[in-house]
Amino acid sequence: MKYCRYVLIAAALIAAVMPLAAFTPKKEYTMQVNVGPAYDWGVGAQKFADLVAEKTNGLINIKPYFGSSLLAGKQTNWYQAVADGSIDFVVDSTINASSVIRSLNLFSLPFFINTYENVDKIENGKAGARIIADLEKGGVKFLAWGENGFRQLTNSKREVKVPQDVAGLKVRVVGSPIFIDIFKQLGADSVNMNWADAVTAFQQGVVDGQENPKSVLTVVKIWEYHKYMTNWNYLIDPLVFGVNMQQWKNFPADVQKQIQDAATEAAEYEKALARAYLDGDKSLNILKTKFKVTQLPEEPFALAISKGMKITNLTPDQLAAFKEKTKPVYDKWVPMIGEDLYKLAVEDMK
Ligand code: X2X
Repeated sequence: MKYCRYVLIAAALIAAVMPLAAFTPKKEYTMQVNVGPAYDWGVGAQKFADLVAEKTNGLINIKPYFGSSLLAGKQTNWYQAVADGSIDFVVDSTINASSVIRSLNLFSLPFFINTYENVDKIENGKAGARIIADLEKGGVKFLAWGENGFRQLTNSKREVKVPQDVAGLKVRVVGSPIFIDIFKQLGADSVNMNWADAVTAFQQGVVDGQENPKSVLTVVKIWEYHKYMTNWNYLIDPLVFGVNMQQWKNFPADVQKQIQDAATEAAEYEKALARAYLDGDKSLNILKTKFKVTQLPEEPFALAISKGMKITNLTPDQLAAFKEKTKPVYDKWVPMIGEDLYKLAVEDMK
């Protein structure tokens, strides 16, 4: 009887200690980030790495590789690299994974998700759950939604108010097929290019225009190349905070929780940076009160205007004209994204 009890105690002790003993962290976990450390997105990625180090007492060391340096600049390859484990962690754009994960193109339907409220409803709703399941099925554990932002059009040639104004413009877009289709509908001459090459292309005037959110445009000082900006919120660019699924499963439960908490917190911070000034006081207040930020960024549009940019805000009628013009993109892409996912998104936004 007594002997039996010792055996049980010994077995319980071994079971308790085993998982800890079995986990040896790597010296460094790599992280893919398409942009540099000065962008809101880069700041969020660094914050995630820092919070993981803090919460795990230095056990897990994540190093962000900015500018897609692990992918030789090929930003649209991140999903494969994280899914097959050649990169461990990721904070990157849904657009850059949308040629592999079809459902991510939901976010790129033109003039569909047009407010932050709708973005949040979809990400946290039924459509979001479906997309997260797709990301995970392919081998990337989803941790949190960050945000690059609503993408706006800038160019060096003319003010854009109606679809005809876009016709003939040479516009740099990401190498994602739906973007090519959208700009084709608008009659633009679209050129796909990695971000690593895009800024040089603006400098040299190889292209007339591009589309990106304010968080990107202020860092590259877009006003140095383009005089005109149209705020058309034509589509939203969410970011994924994620990790290779096998790597995730290797982490003990307590480490998983610490990593998840770090991602949730860093993503909230990053989203607030990306939305600062664009949602009234909401995100600014999150930065000030929750994250104790004292040095707030400058108001982006006033800054752009002070640098000589002309900013055009579209009326509902003008927006409707753009939506009408890009309708063939829905006819082609909704079936590819999935009619049912599209319907879930419409329900989520109600
Ligand atoms: O390449 C872009 O335009 C950027 C930086 O916004 C993305 O990575 C999607």
